[in-house]
Amino acid sequence: MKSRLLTLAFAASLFAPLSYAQTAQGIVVDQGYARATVPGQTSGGAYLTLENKGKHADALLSAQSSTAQSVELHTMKMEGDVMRMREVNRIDLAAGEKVSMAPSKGYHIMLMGLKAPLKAGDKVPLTLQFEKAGKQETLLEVRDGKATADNGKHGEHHKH
Ligand SMILES: [Cu+2]
Repeated sequence: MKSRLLTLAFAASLFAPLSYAQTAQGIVVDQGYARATVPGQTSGGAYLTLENKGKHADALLSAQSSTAQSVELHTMKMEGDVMRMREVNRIDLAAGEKVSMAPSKGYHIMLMGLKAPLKAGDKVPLTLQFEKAGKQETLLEVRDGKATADNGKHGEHHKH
C-alpha cells in the first residue's frame, strides 16, 4: 500500500499543471516550453524563465530529460552577420535576477539526441540542477514554431 501511494505521488508530480510556477529554495521556474521537431531532427530547443527570488546568487548547472540522450545549456549571439551558438557550463542567476530564455537570443536549453520527434501538445519532463537550490523538476509543453537558428541546425555544429 505504501509503495502504491508513493507511485501515485510520483505520477502526480510528473503531470502537475505547468502553469503554476514551481519554487525550490528561491528559484522560480516558469513558462517552460520546447519547440516541436520534425522526424529526423535530432535536437530541439527549449526555453524557460528562471527567477532567483532568493538572497544569494545561484546558477543552473545542468539539465536532464528522459526524451533526450543529453541536455546542454547553450547561448547564442550574432557575430557579424552569423548567429553563433556555444555550450556554456552554467547560467548564473544573481540574487533577484530573472533570465527569460527565448528563441534566437541569449540562453536556451538544447535537447540533444532526441529519442522521438517532439509533437505539439506533448509534455517533456526536464530536471534542472542548480548549484545551491539543488534539483528541480519541471514540464515543458511542446509548441509549434517557425524554424530559427537554434531549432534544427544543431546537427551541423554538434558532431556527437
Ligand atoms: Cu543550441
